[in-house]
Amino acid sequence: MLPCKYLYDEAGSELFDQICDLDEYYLTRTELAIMQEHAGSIAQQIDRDVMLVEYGSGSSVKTQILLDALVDPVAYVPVDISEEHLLRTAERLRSQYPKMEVLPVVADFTQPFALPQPASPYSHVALYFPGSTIGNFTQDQASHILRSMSRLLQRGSGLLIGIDLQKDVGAILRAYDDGQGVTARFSLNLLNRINQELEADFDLSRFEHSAVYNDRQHRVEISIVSRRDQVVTIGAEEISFAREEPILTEYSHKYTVDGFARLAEPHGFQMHRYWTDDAQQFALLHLVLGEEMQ
Ligand code: AVJ
Repeated sequence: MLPCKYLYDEAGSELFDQICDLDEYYLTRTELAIMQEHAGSIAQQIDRDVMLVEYGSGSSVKTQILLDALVDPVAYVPVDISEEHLLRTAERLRSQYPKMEVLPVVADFTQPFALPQPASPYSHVALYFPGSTIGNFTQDQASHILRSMSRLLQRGSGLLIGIDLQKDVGAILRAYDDGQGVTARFSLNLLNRINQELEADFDLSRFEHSAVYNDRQHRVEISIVSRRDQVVTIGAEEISFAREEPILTEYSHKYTVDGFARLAEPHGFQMHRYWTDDAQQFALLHLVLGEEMQ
């Protein structure tokens, strides 16, 4: 399986933004609605004078709702692998929130990294991990990320995390195989990227997008499937694909609130509160690092 971060080159990021606007893709607008409706109580849970760290500083819309609701945030630390995108966001937020320090960190949050030290004193750190990005990772990987989060944070620090909930399989699958074929283009763009960056000759019309729900693992399994027997050249290598052979590109895990709380608990996180929409499609969880088990 290819790490799904490779899906997000310039074209991939653009296509992902289009996915977020699709009728079928309920995740983004539902999370946004939860943020809008509960901004006040979310900010109250996080508390004043915070250093807010965000993993994967993707959609700045949600971040701004949070920043607007927080009382005197001291610093905002977006962590992202895409430097250009990160610095652009940082510049914009600096002019919008002149009293807050904006301290971007170029890093892969799945690897250890250090938090910057703001010039002004802050009372605690809160980590914001929206967008159900955690769903891309297997349980073992998610567990590993939660462990590294617990090491980065102090006792009493909170984690505000967005998770997509288990629901009707038909509705989930429509979100990952939309009528306009945007998700298919997003997925197949990975082959374009391999063509450009690794001198390969994938013919995109000979592959197709596939999204299947794995009931046991509660996840969508996204792959690119070969439409026929074929040979592709990548650099100096020839690779054969059989008809129907899949290249697994991405997982999207769906959780229950309790299931996620159980996954986080061994790393010292205790669930304090959560917010969800009326149809219980998506949830925003606030977990706080307790005294024990760090
Ligand atoms: C960015 C991981 C939240 O799993 O819903 C959307 C990625 N892939 N459509 C998701 C994605 C295909 C998305 N996340």
